[in-house]
Amino acid sequence: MTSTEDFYMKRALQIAKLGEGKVAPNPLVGSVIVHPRHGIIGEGFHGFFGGPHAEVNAISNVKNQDWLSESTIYVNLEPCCHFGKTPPCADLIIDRKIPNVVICNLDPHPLVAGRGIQKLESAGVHVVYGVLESEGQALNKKFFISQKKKRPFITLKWAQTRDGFVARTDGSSKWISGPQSRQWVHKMRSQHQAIFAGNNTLRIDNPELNVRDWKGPAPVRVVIDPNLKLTPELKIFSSKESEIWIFNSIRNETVLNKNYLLLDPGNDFIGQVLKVLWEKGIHSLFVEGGSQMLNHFIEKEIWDEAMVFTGPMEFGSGLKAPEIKNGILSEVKQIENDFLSCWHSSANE
Ligand code: AOF
Ligand code: ZN
Repeated sequence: MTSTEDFYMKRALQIAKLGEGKVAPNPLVGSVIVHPRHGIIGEGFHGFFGGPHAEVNAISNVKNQDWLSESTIYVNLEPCCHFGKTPPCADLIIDRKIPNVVICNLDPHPLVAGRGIQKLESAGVHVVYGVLESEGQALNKKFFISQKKKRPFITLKWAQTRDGFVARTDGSSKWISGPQSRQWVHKMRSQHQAIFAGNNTLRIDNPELNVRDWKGPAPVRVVIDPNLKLTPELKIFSSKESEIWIFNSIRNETVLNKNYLLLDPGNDFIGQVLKVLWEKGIHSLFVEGGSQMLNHFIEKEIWDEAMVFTGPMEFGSGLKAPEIKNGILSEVKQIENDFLSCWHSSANE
């Protein structure tokens, strides 16, 4: 049997999801206000980046504001106590005299991290936290893991044949996985703030790296091109609907949708790119290959999830697929004739 606290927190987590695709790099947050006699009197969620927080929306949705002083507010993230783009939620809760707060996860934000709870408690508010903690962590895994690691949450993705190759000996790799798997890939792209691919992949596969087969946000496309050698005819440059960040050693300027960013020559390029992405608020990254790039992330243990599509055909020889190290297989799904293996890094356990 679920407790009352679990019941209402489940609802908060459910409505938090309504912000999916709109709030990154902020977390998904939902809030439910419950009165002992009238039940749920208000609900709200964080709906867009820079917009009002869940608690603010839930509180303003309560018709009879006098009931707040007898109610409990459920929220899946510790109420903030800092002035960000919006004023502190803890102050609003105190101001409206809400006597009870139930929280799922603590906010790792360096200006909050327990101080939201402290502020509420010192004002006499009764606080409970840790309700459905692991569900909340799973919902906001990109937020929690990126905050902890101070780099984007990284998902690796590739498609391999049944006998473990990502390309034929001539480099070609078209159609390893079927159309529905490709739709899944577009959905996954839209769930990340940026997509990254190595130059061999850009030259040989010539991908657009945009979201065509799914409705959702168009992530920033990231490439590393130290001497600006990638030719303008590549599809990634001709599709204009999302930004391209071109890390290079020559130019530092923005031209239409192209953002040229300078790299320090001779230094770990990928490390530099991850640092800049983090600092510019890109907190999730989808890495689409090729195998050299993917192997780099695996070797250095800078990845959080890996989505591996295995198609039905065999190449017999060719370019070997990367091999996961220190990963835990969490799920295998069948998608038409393909299998999708979902891995997560054991470092995040
Ligand atoms: C809350 N309730 O609904 C959310 C919170 O720039 P701001 O002002 O939007 O602040 C963003 C930070 O606030 C975000 O990184 C996270 O720490 C917290 N998010 N806090 O009390 C909410 N979305
Ligand atoms: Zn807040």
